Amino acid sequence: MRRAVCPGSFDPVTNGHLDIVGRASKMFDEVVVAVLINQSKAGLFTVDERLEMLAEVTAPYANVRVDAFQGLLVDFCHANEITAIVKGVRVASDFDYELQMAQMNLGLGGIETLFMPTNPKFSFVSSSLIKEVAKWGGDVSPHVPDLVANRLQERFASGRD
Ligand code: COD
Repeated sequence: MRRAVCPGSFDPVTNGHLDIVGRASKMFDEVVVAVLINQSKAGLFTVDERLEMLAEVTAPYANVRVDAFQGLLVDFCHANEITAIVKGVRVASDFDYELQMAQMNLGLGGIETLFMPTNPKFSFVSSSLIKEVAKWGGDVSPHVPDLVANRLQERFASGRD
């Protein structure tokens, strides 16, 4: 079975992430969307909340499942018999950092990374920008699934600080 991982923080999942996951699902038998559990960085959403949103928005893809991981991505790949990491690249500056990670992951664990050019519709979309816009009441609905737009609105409704 050809199994790939789309790793990330997904705090929260955006249409840019989903586009990459959907395209990867056509190339592999199974795609695991893996949320990093980062003890040193509290997110806006808990890992459980991110997993719940991801499970709902990836439900249309029969061969996609969601999971969380801690530690090295290559260890998660080995434990789950994953042979490829799929990453979206938005701009040239993404590529510099992604290339370093890809080379490290290949050296560490023999895991290949495939880079997918972002759909231009989503090239300026990032979870951090989405959070900033939503925090101040801006409309993020073109850039995230409806479920996520609603969760962001609820999260920030209690007071904008
Ligand atoms: N369009 C297309 N793709 C996008 C978009 C967009 N608009 N936004 C994000 N993406 C893709 C990118 O490929 C990105 O890498 C991925 O989605 C995840 O994005 P984020 O922002 O949710 O997640 P990051 O960048 O915080 O995730 C970083 C990882 C968790 C992948 C990384 O830190 C990691 O692998 N950590 C595990 C520890 C480890 O193994 N470290 C050594 C690495 S060499």
